[in-house]
Amino acid sequence: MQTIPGSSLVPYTPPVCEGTGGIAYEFWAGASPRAVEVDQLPAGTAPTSTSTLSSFSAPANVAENYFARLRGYLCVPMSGMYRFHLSADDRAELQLSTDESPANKRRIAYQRLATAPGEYGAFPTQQSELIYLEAGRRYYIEATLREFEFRDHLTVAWTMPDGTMQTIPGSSLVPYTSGSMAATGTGVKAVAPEATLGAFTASPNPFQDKAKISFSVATSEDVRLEVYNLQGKLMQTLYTGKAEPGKAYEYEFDGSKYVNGVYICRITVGGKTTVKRLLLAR
Ligand SMILES: [Ca+2]
Repeated sequence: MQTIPGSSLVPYTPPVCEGTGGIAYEFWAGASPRAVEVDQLPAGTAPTSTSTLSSFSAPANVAENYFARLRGYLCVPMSGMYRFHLSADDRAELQLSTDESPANKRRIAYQRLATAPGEYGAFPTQQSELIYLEAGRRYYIEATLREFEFRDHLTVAWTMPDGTMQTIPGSSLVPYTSGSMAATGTGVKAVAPEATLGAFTASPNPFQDKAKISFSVATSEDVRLEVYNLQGKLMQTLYTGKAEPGKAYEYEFDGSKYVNGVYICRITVGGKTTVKRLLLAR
């Protein structure tokens, strides 16, 4: 019997969710005349074309008689209540997951008749209920469109907790990729250090004003060392550049101008990211 030793524990680290600037767009030309509902989108066949959009707004007036799908992950800039707004021509549906798994998506808004671009108030179903979303977590989001003829468009906007209403910007979106995202889980799992990263420590932690961040690498790699707040905002870049094995690198995070709370120290070594939670407590 013993006190559980540190060697058997990994500190909890909240996930860091950061938009990478876009959402995946898939386009299926030549929809079957029998497939008139958005849930008849031919997901089992390869799209005619795919691309990445820089905000949650599909290209308008591109073709007749087609299906399109916009898929990605939402990273909200602040925790709070969000309302989503859909505007599309002709039929469209918006689904949001309770986490980053597409399996947990549910419909939050839809329309069966076209509206003008940017018209969000024609049907009550174009708006979602208020939904609580947490900064730092990643939510799967998907919009589907069935265009019949003439005009076609689709845009998703949100009203943020501070009242701002805007088309969801790329800075809050990560394009959908199958598999790789799911591997990171829903957030309670700590990100395991990669083999290329050697030591990675912060002391003191909790800290009062300044914390020393030290790391070493096992192989020669490009390294980026940054500190974010819990809303995903970059606070300081401590180091970017090459790191060589056999050397100890030490940098100081100066939190003297910041409010008490949790900050996320991220180190990216050779493209692999590991995070550490820093607690500023004066
Ligand atoms: Ca149309």
